[in-house]
Amino acid sequence: MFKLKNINYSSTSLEPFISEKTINFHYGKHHQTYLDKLNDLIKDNSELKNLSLEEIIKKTANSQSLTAIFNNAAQVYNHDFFWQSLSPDKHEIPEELLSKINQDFSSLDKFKEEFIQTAIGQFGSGWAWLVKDLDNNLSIIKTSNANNPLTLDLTPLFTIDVWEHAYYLDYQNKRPDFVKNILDNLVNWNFILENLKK
Ligand code: MN3
Repeated sequence: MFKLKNINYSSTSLEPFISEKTINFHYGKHHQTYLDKLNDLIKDNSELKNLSLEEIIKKTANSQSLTAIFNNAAQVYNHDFFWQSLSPDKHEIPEELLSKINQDFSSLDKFKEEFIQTAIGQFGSGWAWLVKDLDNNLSIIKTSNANNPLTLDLTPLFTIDVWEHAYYLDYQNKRPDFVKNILDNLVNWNFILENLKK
């Protein structure tokens, strides 16, 4: 049985960029529901129920009969990753990460610009990701619905949820404003650096 991972900050601490109401719905209802469904779907599956979330995602990714398990497992993983990607403590980007971003995107502003364009370019529900490939190169990708970089041989470093439920209460249809506000105010740069070093 998987348990909902705690968020490391209070439900009001991302305001005014992400409201307490959004956190309560997004974490307390949407994320919780994916977790409850996953637990229910694997409870009688002796092969899957003792695996880690990452193992379940990789094992079910290309199986047509296990799509519901994949979708719910990946959504649990993606949401865990999203909450960790955010931080209310507006901290400076570590020098080591900044130089890597400058190297691969030419500047922090260009990185943000490309991330926003990628997030806007995801038609319908999905996710925008900063990822690292096997040669240690950074890139920005989008994935639809529950899909994520784990099944693409890419290491996720940072993500923003661009399903409408992530921003509709606070921004209505203005997805670009939601993404820009996160990039300018709520990025957990230390989390990105930790993932980069893995
Ligand atoms: Mn979501």
